[in-house]
Amino acid sequence: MDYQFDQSEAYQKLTELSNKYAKLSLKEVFNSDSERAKKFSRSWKDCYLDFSKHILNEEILSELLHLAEEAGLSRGIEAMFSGEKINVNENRAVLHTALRDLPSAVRLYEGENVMPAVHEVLDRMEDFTKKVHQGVFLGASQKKITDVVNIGIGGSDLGPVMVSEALKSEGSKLQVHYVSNVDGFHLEQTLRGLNPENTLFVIVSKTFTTQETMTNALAAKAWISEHLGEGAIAQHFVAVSTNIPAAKGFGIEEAHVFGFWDWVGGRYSLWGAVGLSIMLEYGAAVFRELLEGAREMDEHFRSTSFDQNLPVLLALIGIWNNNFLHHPTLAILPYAQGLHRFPAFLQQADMESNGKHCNKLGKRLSYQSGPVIWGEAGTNGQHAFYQLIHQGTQVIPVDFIAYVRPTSKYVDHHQKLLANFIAQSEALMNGINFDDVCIELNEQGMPPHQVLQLAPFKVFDGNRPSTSMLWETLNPRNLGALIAMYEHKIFVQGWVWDVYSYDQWGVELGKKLAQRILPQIKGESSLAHDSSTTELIRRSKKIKAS
Ligand code: G6Q
Repeated sequence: MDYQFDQSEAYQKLTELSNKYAKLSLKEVFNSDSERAKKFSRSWKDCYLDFSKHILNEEILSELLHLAEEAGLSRGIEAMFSGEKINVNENRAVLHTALRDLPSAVRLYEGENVMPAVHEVLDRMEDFTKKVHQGVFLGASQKKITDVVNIGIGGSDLGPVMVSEALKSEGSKLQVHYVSNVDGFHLEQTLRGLNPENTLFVIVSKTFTTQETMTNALAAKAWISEHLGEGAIAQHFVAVSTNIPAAKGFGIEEAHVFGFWDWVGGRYSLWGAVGLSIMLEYGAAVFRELLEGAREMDEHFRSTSFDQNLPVLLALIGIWNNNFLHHPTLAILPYAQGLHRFPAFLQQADMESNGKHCNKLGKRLSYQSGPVIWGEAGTNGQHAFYQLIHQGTQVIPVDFIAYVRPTSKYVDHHQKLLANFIAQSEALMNGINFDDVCIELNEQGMPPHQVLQLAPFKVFDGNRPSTSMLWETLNPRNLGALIAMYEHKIFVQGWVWDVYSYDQWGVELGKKLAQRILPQIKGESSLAHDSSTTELIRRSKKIKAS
């Protein structure tokens, strides 16, 4: 492959442009061009995407689009959708988009259409969900299932829990709880107050070997055995896994194992069997709407020219901010309480995908790849870390996300929420200069010497970039589209940075390291370590049950 991000023509040109426009004032460009918001915004179905408050102009945008061309992005998109093994290091395809495709679609993997198998699993999930809701599937003592405990971690937790929180206004059909941490406190707190007779555990693990998940699953199994007897296991456990023998070995009936495939990465897996707990909570119709929204976004991404393509534009703006303006983080700030886990979900999706240090040839990168992703629901963040976004020494690009319609009956609340959403991006852009601060303080009657003392602290530089995304309503379809939009944004960035976005060696390392230390904490082995590690192990040996 000839393309190298930092050797490309567009890279050189964008570097020049970043110098040329280093002083571009957003306030001034808005003043001089009344059409700016129109030029730098796009609408797609229920989504209005406004990126006019970035340090951008037509010249820069056109060069970013040129970068996408030079990187061969169209070829990349087709490679992903057509099931090429673009996850080269693991010799796998990246086909999570097939999980949300129509039954009539043909999506090939190693020459075989995967769609019948995808829909067979979805139909089985739906059938099982109905049985649980209708009380046809009962606990071992013939009691109705009222509570579901999803046990999984990472990709087998963050997506479903985020969706579960986001769709609360749809009304839950069951209480669904999520346990992920190997800190026993998480499981213990969750089980407290649950009745084993009415509780179903969904063990979600692609490999069915992950230490945290298996530890929690075994403890849950002991809890059921203790209260209902060993014979009750099959009626209280189902599994989601690609490792069917291991799930069966655990005691789960094959009919209650919902499979997926190695061409679905953990962090991209909520669309299939990993979403079983979502389906159990909200029903199959809601789940299928979620898939439909994502499918529509897939279609948009695959078929729309780059200058109108939402995920591509988001990705290119991110590259501009990261690699040319040198802002290495991105804050995700949803003005929707339902999306309060969305920043955490994106942290994994983005940082696990593009937190890489080699290009596809294994050569160390001489440029930044994935940014640090962080955030919190607005307005909570406003009363906390926004101080740094407004006045800190680092510039933090922001994605603001909001919905026109409220998800509660409180319209007045919603107007205030939206007012905050809009006010923040305006304030970040405009700032307040020294003279204006002085005028304001003078008007308040402050003595002149005090005005001069206080004024520097009240200056806001402004010119801080943000994207505002305003959707019609937070419903399953729009949520599916939002998630898919970010998934594709991540793909585009990985492609342009020329990194492999679908492996995760950092996560694999974590899985191995603890296995090595554990026997030492238990006193079953001793290995040589540095003095710091040795002392931490020595002190940890004192564990006593609380
Ligand atoms: C996701 C990662 C990782 C994974 C968890 C759980 O892309 O690979 O977060 O999902 O480590 O793995 P299992 O599903 O195999 O338990």
